[in-house]
Amino acid sequence: PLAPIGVTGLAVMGSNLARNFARRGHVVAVHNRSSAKTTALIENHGSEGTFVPSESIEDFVASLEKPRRVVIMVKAGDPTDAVIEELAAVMDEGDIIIDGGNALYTDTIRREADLKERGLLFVGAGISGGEEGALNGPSIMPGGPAKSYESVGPLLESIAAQVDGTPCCTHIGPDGSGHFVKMVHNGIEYADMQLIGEAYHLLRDALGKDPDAIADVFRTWNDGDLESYLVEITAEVLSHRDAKTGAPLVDVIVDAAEQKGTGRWTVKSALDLGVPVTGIAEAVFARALSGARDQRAAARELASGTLADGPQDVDAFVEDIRSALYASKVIAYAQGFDQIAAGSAEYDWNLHPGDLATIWRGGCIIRARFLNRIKDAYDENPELPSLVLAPYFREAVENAVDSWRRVVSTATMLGIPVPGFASALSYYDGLRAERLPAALTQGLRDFFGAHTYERVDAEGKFHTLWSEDRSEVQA
Ligand code: NBP
Repeated sequence: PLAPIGVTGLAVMGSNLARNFARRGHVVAVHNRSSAKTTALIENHGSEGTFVPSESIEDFVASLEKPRRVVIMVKAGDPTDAVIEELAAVMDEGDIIIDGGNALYTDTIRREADLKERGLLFVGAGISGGEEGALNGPSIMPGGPAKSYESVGPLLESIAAQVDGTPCCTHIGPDGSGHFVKMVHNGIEYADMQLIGEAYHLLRDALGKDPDAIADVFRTWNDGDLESYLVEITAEVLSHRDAKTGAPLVDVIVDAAEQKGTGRWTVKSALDLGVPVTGIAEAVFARALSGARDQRAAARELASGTLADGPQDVDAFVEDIRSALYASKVIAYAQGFDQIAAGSAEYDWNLHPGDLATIWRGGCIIRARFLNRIKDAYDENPELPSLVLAPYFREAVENAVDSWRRVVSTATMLGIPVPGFASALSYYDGLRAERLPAALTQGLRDFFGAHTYERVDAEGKFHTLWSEDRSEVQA
């Protein structure tokens, strides 16, 4: 039979996606540059459904019903362009190429425009959930022409995670929008993990708890507002023992975090858009600091200061840390959604933040109970100026703010780095400030560069003649 969908690129993600399609009853055409992966897929999992393997790209395309729909799951960057070229050469007008890799959204914009000229439809689909999600139901963020979604949407929705009967897949918007929101999703994932790491660090070094005890704390937290995949697996990782030494695995792992780049992309884009995503940026920088192993080795003897003043009441401080984690997480998400709004405005995408919260509830790494609240917040007010101002989140953060200050100040006194908690609190204080020192910044800019300023009591731009008689002129 001709297949309604094909997958090319059968490494871990592609083969799991292909199996997911097959298990949902779709005939799925499969192809990989080198045939070994195709053979292995059929040998190991051929019985899970109907696979149509091909060795050549021509046979692969010929095994698909029209319009042909092909998901590319290869390494992002040049390999994706190479595969697109091969497919485009043998495809016909109206056929659809879906890039499920982690493409940079500006590449997706370029590819979509190029293929459109050649009569092909291109869908840039962000797929989250790692290999487990790919197999059992990921969160899928497809961007591209609405016409292409009509054709591929039902297939993608059928393999996506489902929450309360709603698939974690929806048409995001035009061209690069799917990969853009997937990028911000990954940035939020960085921030989430950094905040969890800081909570762990405090439980360990401010309260002296061991990894097993900390795992129990996270398990308890996972029963409340913090319920999420990342908090759940934090408990799993912390309670896991190394088979070789019997020590907690977390004590055997080198404390230098790596990154594949999507967090960095998010921050670069945020800088261009002028959106303060401090939570994501601090997370990216904290990974970079952890990885500066030579510098850290050389700096280990730097003085810590002597203001150490640990918390007296352990249980109360655990609760403070929980509150600080939650409030900081609200800020990180608020900033991420600000970036999505800014990207939407910049590229004219007309994105719906509530839809994103909906499709991130399942399948993806940041899935969390919390996302229901975000969906509710945007359902109630699609024009929310900031997520922090939604009634539910406002109350949560205001209730947490004393704890948050105790955690940040205690960490500071003890010399425990909390860039995520501290910058989130500073952002909150900056956001709610009556007056910011930006007025002074403007004065300085006017002094040295005649950059002008606005007045609180008059329209227009003004300049003080600093090097003359210091009178003010309208610019
Ligand atoms: P990889 O990113 O490791 O890519 C390996 C695949 O790319 C193989 O099938 C390989 O074919 C193929 N490939 C390469 Br490399 N260069 C090629 C070329 N020039 N022409 C044709 N094929 C080429 O695989 P992955 O980890 O399964 O990830 C696939 C995509 O999904 C990536 O974009 C990744 O960023 C994204 N993603 C991954 C995850 C995850 O958790 N791993 C999650 C979400 C998204 P070969 O077998 O012949 O070498």
